[in-house]
Amino acid sequence: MRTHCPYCALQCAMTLDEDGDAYRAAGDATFDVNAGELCVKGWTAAETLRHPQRLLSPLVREGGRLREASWNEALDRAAEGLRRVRERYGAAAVGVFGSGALTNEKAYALGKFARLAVGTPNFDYNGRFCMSSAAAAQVRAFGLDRGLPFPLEWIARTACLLVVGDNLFETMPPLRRYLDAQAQEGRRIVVDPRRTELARTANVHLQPAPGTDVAVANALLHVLVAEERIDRRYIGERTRGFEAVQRAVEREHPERAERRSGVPAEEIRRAARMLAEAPSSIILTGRGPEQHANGTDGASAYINLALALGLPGREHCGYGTLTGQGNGQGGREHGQKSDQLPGYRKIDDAAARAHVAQVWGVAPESLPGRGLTAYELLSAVGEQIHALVVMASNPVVSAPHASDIRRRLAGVEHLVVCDFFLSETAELAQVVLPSLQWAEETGTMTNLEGRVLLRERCVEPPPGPRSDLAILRSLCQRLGAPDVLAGDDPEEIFEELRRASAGGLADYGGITYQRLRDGERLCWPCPDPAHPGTPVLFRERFATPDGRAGFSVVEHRRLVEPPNREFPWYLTTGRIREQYLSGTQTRRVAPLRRAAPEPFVEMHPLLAAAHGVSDGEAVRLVSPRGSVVLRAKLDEGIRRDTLFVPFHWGGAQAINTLTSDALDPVSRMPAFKVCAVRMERVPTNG
Ligand SMILES: Nc1nc2c(c(=O)[nH]1)N[C@H]1C(S)=C(S)[C@@H](COP(=O)(O)OP(=O)(O)OC[C@H]3O[C@@H](n4cnc5c(=O)[nH]c(N)nc54)[C@H](O)[C@@H]3O)O[C@H]1N2
Ligand SMILES: Nc1nc2c(c(=O)[nH]1)N[C@H]1C(S)=C(S)[C@@H](COP(=O)(O)OP(=O)(O)OC[C@H]3O[C@@H](n4cnc5c(=O)[nH]c(N)nc54)[C@H](O)[C@@H]3O)O[C@H]1N2
Ligand code: SF4
Ligand SMILES: [Mo]
Repeated sequence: MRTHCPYCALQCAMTLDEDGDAYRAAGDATFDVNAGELCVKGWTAAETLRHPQRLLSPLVREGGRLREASWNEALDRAAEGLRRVRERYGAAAVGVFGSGALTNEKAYALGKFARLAVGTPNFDYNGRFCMSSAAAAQVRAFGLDRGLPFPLEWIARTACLLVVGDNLFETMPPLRRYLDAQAQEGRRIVVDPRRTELARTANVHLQPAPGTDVAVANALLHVLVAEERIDRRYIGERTRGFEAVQRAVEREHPERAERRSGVPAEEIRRAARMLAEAPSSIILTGRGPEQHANGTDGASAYINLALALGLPGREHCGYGTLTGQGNGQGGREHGQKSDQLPGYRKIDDAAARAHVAQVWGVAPESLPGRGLTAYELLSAVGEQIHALVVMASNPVVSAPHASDIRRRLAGVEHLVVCDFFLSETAELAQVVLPSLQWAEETGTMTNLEGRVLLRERCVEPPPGPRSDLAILRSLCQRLGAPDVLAGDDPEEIFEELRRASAGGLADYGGITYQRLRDGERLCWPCPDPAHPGTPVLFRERFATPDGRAGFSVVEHRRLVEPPNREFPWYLTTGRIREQYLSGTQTRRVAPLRRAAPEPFVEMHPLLAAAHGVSDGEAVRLVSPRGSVVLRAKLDEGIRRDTLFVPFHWGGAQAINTLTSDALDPVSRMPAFKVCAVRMERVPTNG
């Protein structure tokens, strides 16, 4: 039985074999992306399928507690609450929150549910918390956002790899084989405040203070321009706006960047020369430079560098971002953003609205306009938003300033959550609807290369849970809109998605289940059934009106919350190998829980010593928004002024209690990667 992993955007292929009462996963060697490899999360993923804590029955709230209910009762209650709120406050008072974990079919269906059956503009998803800054920067520069505009193999073939704020040996371990191949002759530069395992393999490791990526990137460009090591011909033929950027980086000499970021000027020069001398280079960003109040600029600064070197569209070269969630890529192509419609169409573009309205059989005027983005939506709960439907996300753990979000969701008039475990968010719901899991249902996922994969049902589900598509269909019926989802067959929904996306930027028009079953390797755009798909973008032109890529002037900005006397240290947050996102799934998997039972705060031994803290001791971290007690983990690879905490735990261990809700003005991405904190010793009682 063959399937793909339920977790990240690498979408490694795996086989599942029945093993007594459980299933056992193994890597599928026939799939080129992972070639038989899996990470520890993949190896253990099957444990969630028959997990004792799996939700098998719907739950409804009664007398302050959740109790089991029949599907009819739960669906009636769910729809009744939505109707009540809609009648009392209007449809815009209902929010719908989706996810990059959802298949393309579900993402598409959830959008129809929100926009047609509920009629709300306030539909967004957790991908806004993920790669939306890089997406915004790519759209700004290239007119199109596909995480990698080239195949993964190019990473193995490039001469110089620059990785900015991505811990890929921990977050996408099977990528290692591409990097091992690259390393045989290639060069590697890593930009990360921590000396990650990847950074240890680099020729140059730049360690900026969190939130100073723009300063470093601009200084790299400064050196390239000053030493005339840029590709003037490419710049002239394929780009626009370079002159303004050239003027802007004239003052951005490495010494200035050193003062702002702490990265030695000489190291910046070395990195710039290494890039310039390489016959081919790839620049990749991860969440490090992106999850900031200036995260779009962080990604743009590195895109500027790529353009000045003439990389995008050239063989074994380019700029890319490593998209995170299983369907983080596809999830954003089918209209899960409050400003987008299927096929990556813009919701305020009249032609786009007309096309989608025609496929949906409604008048264009009946489609809602642009709504609130993810954090705005969650933080409007209790004010503008009085009912919320959450499908496949756990924002009580994963949203910034999470204690405020928890308070809001706990008090909201009506909360409906679809999940297969009782997540911290589901615990607060009025109605919990239990969903099927990945291997139990069919659907397509689009990986970080923009490649569409068919994940077919290969395991019999337990009695009780229903597919998200069936749940949405039942809700449409109960909201008096049975035609919105005529069926819940994934292939039929995909057929409609093909038509809705046709002619858009993310054109799936030529992709069919049959072609995928036949083993074709299809990356969008793929406009017709004879089209081979597009693994490499931008060879001849960019997706902009004039076909040229645009430089953007971006300038270093003071942090929204710089360290000060009361909160003197930078806090940054991220991931560890054994846990996934809000941890709902991986915290329940025994080997992962054993290997990574609790969060920690990583700090430099000198910083620890200055506080009288030793390894393993409990410390309290305090930000302007709250405090959390964690165990210290000493590591001399991290900057002396920076603390790192993984965010995979809820309750008293949730680091998002501390994070800041400052948002990027373009992408509306929260600043997960930096806020100011202080550290206090926790006195032990003997
Ligand atoms: N094990 C595991 N794997 C995962 C996930 C998971 O939860 N667990 N999640 C998946 C998802 S959804 C995503 S989005 C990806 C994310 O994958 P990554 O981007 O690799 O993950 P992070 O740990 O968030 O951040 C990466 C690095 O950014 C660095 N960093 C922090 N602040 C800054 C900064 O200001 N500038 C720079 N340059 N670097 C900084 C951190 O030290 C960290 O090493 O991983 C995917 N894979
Ligand atoms: N401090 C800090 N916070 C962060 C980040 C960070 O680096 N630092 N990273 C951010 C990033 S990049 C991301 S992607 C977000 C993600 O954060 P979340 O949106 O909370 O993501 P998950 O933890 O994957 O939540 C998915 C939930 O849906 C369930 N689920 C999974 N698949 C399905 C499905 O098909 N159907 C249904 N109905 N349920 C399903 C799971 O059991 C789980 O409870 O977190 C963000 N938050
Ligand atoms: S790298 Fe990602 S897709 Fe591959 S096994 Fe690990 S979590 Fe699953
Ligand atoms: Mo993500």
